[in-house]
Amino acid sequence: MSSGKFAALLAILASLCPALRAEERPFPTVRIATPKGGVSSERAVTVTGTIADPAISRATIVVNGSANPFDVSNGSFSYLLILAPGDNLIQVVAENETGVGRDAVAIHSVVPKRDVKVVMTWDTPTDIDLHVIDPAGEECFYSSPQSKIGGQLDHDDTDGFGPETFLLSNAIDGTYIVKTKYYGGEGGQTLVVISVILFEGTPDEHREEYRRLLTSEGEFVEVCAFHVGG
Ligand SMILES: [Ca+2]
Repeated sequence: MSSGKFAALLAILASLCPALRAEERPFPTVRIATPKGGVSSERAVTVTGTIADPAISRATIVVNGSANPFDVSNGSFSYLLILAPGDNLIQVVAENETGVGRDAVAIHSVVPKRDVKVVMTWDTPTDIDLHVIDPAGEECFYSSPQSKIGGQLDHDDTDGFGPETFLLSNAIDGTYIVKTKYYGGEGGQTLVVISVILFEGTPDEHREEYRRLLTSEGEFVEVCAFHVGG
């Protein structure tokens, strides 16, 4: 058989039997399932979706031009994203030998401005109270949950674990003091965790976490102080 006839025979065999052809990867079509886009008041969204090629193990998420690789498992993905205030253009890109697939969604985040956020949790079914004293000397706590400068305590958790959250949209300059009180309950020793978040969601964001062990009912202690402004 001439080499030309032999090549033609191979081509016929290959066309009859797909297994003889070089294995083709499916085009990596990307589909973002959530979020759907639009306006969000959430700080974080989970970006989920599918990629048509189940063999792809890494893809890239691009948010407002900033790219991050992430893991893909069996053709699906889930990525927790902290939204920036304002517009967030989210794009997921997947690539293989066959091509580059991409999908995009746009979200406008209307997360309210929060200069100060203090979150307290604890580990027993007791009534622990969060107290925040502002630079003007006013104390925000369960029986005075709104302060003149706009501070607000969300609620009084009386049977365990929290969170109790203090929020302040427009902080005045000065020193803030955070205290915790073991108000009541039969929980015994209680570990209190307090997170202080300043200027959340902005380039000036700053976070600190404090832990304090309370041992008996009636105990009332200063956990931390923080400063806002020059
Ligand atoms: Ca409480």
